[in-house]
Amino acid sequence: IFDLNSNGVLCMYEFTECYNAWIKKILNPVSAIVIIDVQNDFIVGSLALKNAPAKQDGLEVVEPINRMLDNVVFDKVFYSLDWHPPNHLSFADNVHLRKLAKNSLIQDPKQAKEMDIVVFEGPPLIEQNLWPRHCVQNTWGAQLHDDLMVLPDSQKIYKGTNPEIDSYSVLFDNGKTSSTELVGLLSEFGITDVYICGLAWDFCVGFTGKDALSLGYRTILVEDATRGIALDGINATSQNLIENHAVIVQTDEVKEMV
Ligand code: VGL
Ligand code: ZN
Repeated sequence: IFDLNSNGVLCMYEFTECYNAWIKKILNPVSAIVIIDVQNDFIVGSLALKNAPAKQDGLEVVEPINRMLDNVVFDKVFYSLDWHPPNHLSFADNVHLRKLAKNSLIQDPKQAKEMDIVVFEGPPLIEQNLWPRHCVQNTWGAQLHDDLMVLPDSQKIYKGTNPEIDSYSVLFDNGKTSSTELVGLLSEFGITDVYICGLAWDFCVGFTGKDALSLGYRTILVEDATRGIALDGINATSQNLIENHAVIVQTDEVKEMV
């Protein structure tokens, strides 16, 4: 069914026609979009992406996301919120509240600062990036950005609520010790295709994509509706997703796929 053109290249137009005429009917995709952490703190607040190494602007995801929600009918729409208690272990100013593990590169809590990586005494014994205080439950910084379209039939997923473990992914915490309710919901609704977008590309979006792939979902990163923290991380994330057979598309391509 995949005809190559005279240059031996798969023709995207032919593929799209073929996909819509036949493949989609066979696959019968059931779609969910997960709009990840489009919260004030990542756009204008304490962890504003425009101040991060890649100097990207988190606000730039809002317009493409709204356009997509206007033009595409997803079967389910989810919004995730990073939702930390004040004593969360990811806040640099909370390092003194816990013991550092013997294998932590930083051993003196007074030396640990934002953007450093430490290991706290486990379990689990995992690396923890230290961040400025962000997305504290029930604060302005944790609210979804005012310009983001929030559909009435959508559902919010809160993560990072346990003070003792971080959760970049909207599906599992960083130690893979617990899952959010989204895991059950995707399965309950018979979702086949998980679209991801939002903030931040190299952390919460990337980890969510990896977990969605590991659960067997066709996973689609909407690239122009996603912004990140550091370019190296962004590139590594995209490469890793592609290696695990994710699909990377632009906002305007999504309507043809759903
Ligand atoms: C995130 C850093 C810390 C994210 C959350 O949403 O990508 N990044 N917490
Ligand atoms: Zn966080």
